Amino acid sequence: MRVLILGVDGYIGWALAQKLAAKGYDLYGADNFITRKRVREVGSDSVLPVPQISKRLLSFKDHYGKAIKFFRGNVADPEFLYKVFKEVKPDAVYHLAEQRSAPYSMIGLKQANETMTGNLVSTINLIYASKDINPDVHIIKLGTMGEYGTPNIDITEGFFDVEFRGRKDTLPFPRNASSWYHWSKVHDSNNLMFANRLWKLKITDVMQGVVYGTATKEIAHSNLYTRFDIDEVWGTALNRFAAQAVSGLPITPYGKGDQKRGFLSLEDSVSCLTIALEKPPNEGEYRVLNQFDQYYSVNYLARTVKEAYKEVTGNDARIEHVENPRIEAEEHYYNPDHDKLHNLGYRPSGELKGDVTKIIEDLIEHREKCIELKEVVMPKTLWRKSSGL
Ligand code: USQ
Repeated sequence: MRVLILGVDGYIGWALAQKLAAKGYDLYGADNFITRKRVREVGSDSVLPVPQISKRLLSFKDHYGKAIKFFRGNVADPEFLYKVFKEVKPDAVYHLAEQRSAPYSMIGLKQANETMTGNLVSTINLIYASKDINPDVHIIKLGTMGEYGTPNIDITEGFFDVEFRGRKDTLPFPRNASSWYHWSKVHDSNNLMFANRLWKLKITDVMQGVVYGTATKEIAHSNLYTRFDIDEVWGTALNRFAAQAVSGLPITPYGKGDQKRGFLSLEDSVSCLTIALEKPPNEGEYRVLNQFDQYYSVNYLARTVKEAYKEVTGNDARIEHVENPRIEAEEHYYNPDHDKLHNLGYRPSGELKGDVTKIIEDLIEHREKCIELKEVVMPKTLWRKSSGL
């Protein structure tokens, strides 16, 4: 089976490639290294060292005995994507090549535009390349649980049954995102749904929660590391909290800290994405999967990191609520469904405390790097101050 990973150089892409290589798939990858560039632009870097792609690909081939055929380019460039599609003729394609940071999208107009155009255009290109070159391809597209927002009702997986003024229908579950990044994913979902209606493309739209973790079981040594970001723009909640504890900075729940999100480990993320591949939707189906293990409040995560850090090091980490840089609900109801992946065979690989302990142990080996990045960890990107021209 020929599998193409768009965004193979990224946090999830690189770990996914290794999961699929271990299972013997023929792998093709594309990337334009824009995440590396944008991370450098905010003065940051991956805490785990990630070599240049040529070295990465060599280590990969040495370890798995099979190379990834790599294409350098931008998925938002239709000519590039058509060329890759014609050469690869993939049976399945993962689209992980979008701008993935909510804070980045909120820095200002330039970043908002980059997020909207890059993300939406790349998905439209993928839709057209699939229809024109390989209409049987299975598109697995990374969306986000943040598309739904935090409504005061249960969240279903993609669609819900509604009765209104005496009439019934099944409709897309309302989306109510809270950054330009999250809205770009909503617009992608709408476009994918419409593409499916137009041309019966086979699509899995993954509503993924926040991913945490330093490694997966395939990542056997440092040459195979995936990236790990901790700064205020590119780092995400739990990964940041662990790094904050390790570098002696306060752990920073934003505002009241009672905002809840679905979380899953990197190991589980790539397992779920593999399940999506191996248990595809029916021909012509548009399928939505809510992909997370459990939901937690940010406060609960902060406490768990504090406890785990104490157990590992004997030292105390400090929790310090900081003013919320975002505009979001800080206390709310949250109860999203996540049954479909379980029904397809997903079982979580670990539990939160053990996962957090492992992250802390791994980061202690890179404590110097965490300390070096201290200046870019505390939040600076304010939603209310997003700059214009
Ligand atoms: N948060 C804190 N303190 C921090 C960092 C974050 O309290 O130091 C809070 C945020 O205010 C937010 C929650 O933690 O309420 C999640 O923030 P995050 O930065 O971990 O994640 P988010 O910006 O939502 O985006 C991340 C990924 C994105 C993915 C999304 C899944 O960057 O690519 O789509 O998680 S979800 O959150 O379910 O939409």
